[in-house]
Amino acid sequence: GKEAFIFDLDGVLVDTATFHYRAWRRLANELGFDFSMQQNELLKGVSRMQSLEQVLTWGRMQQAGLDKEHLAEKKNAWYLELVERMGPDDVLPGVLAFLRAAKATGIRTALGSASKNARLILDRTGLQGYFDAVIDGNAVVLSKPHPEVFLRAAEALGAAPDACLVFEDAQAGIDAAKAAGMSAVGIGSGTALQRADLVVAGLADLKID
Ligand code: B16
Ligand code: MG
Repeated sequence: GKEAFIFDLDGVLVDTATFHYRAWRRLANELGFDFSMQQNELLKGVSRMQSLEQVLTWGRMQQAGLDKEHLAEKKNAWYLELVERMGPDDVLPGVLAFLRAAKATGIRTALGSASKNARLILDRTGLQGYFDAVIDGNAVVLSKPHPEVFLRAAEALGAAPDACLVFEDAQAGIDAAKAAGMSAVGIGSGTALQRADLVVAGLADLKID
């Protein structure tokens, strides 16, 4: 059995993926181009600066001499406007019951997110008390699909990688879990998540055993 569960934040516990999409699109539109929801899949689980590089590539603006730090800050400010309106109702269906059941079974839990805003989102939604460890975008250097974030989470929980189960909505996150030697549950649609050990639509569809 698994001793530890590691949860991605965005797309697994809360639906901030749509906020990221809206904010990146707003930036792209301001720069004079657009990108699709399908392209947006590639931004999931990827760090802010790497997401910016991807967006600029779509707009063929890599060589435009833009102030990237400034653009990333702008996108983040728009994103935070949406996050500020979040509350406990924005926790995805089945999440609280699942986290409580995990605790009741003695399973240790960690957050393993690429986001630098993870703690703010946990606070706003009332999820902060449910995790024994929080490893976020401020604590890691290498972005998913690199396994750093999940290996750090396992270490913080005192669990071996093969005793950890990761819950992820992004292909980059599933790849990171596999690279860490962990099992992975994909959250979303099966066709979009390759190499996951199991794929479900959401945590509401899962029971601990
Ligand atoms: P921030 P996760 C990731 O969160 C998002 O999926 C990804 O779209 C975002 O670019 C990344 O966090 C960085 O977020 O700009 O808030 O630091 O899915 O790893 O929880
Ligand atoms: Mg995610």
